[in-house]
Amino acid sequence: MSSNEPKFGIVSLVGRPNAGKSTLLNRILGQKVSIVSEKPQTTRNRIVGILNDPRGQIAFLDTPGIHRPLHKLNVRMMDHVRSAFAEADVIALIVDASEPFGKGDEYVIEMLRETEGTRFALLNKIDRLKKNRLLPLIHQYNGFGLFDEIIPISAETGDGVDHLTGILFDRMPPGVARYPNEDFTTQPERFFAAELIREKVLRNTEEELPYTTAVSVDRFEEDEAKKLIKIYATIIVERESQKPIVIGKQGTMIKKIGTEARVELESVLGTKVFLDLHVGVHEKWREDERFLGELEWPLG
Ligand SMILES: Nc1nc2c(ncn2[C@@H]2O[C@H](COP(=O)(O)OP(=O)(O)OP(=O)(O)O)[C@@H](O)[C@H]2O)c(=O)[nH]1
Ligand SMILES: [Mg+2]
Repeated sequence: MSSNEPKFGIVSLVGRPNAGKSTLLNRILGQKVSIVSEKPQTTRNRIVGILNDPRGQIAFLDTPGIHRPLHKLNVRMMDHVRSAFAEADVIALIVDASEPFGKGDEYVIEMLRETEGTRFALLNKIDRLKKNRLLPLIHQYNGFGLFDEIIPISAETGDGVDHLTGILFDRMPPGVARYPNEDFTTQPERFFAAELIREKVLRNTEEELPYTTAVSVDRFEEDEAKKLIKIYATIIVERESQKPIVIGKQGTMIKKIGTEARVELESVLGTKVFLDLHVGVHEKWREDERFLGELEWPLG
């Protein structure tokens, strides 16, 4: 029997790149707080999503996909994952159940063995899965002896997600809400604007560009009546030769990226948005600690 005492707890969403962590967070909240793309390593920071509910409050930590880091950027990404492990009441491993189990999954399982506390395995993308594939997979994850719950879900269709939040609330300790009830993220609008622009770059470009692009918001100005937000941002690439790809023929690509980002920002922020985009080159930015820190500063 569950008591009526309000709950507060932290759930860390972890797993391999592209497993659907950010999609799941947005689905649980019914609101977009974390960017999503079909390219791996989309999320680079820790994004806090807050679920407010009569049962209490859960802070979800969306994290970068677990991989072996090759650049300082990626080392920082893995630091975010480790800090999310340490804070969690429940560590929720999101697995792409439509992909065969491989070396990357083994690496994640070994990492999870080093953690303590309650762990869930969420077998995601079951909308893509043949029915007869699910049972063997549940059996396999059971065999690791790590998981308190193994739950099939589809973050895309929402299948199993209400069931999941119910089980999560059951596992949360009693406690008072840490964040104001009307908040759904701790992320400043300025940071989210940079992320949305990056999402549109990821979705519109191919090959190495998604990995080598960063976005910095240089100015973020709201008029007094809060009717218009002016955003001046730079899309940063690693090499001069990458600039024309982002700009496109006669500026068509950057225009497309800008329009898509602006339309979505206007709907999320509920205001008109003026968006001014530039492209800049910063060689080896992925190794530049100071620059990496500057990209994260709005997160505090
Ligand atoms: N069919 C299907 N696709 C999904 C599902 N969940 C996520 N996806 C897709 O999987 C891709 C990756 O989703 P993300 O949410 O960005 O994955 P992530 O785990 O946050 O990835 P990183 O941030 O790179 O670690 C996107 O193209 C999603 O639309 C699902 O349940 N079913
Ligand atoms: Mg993500």
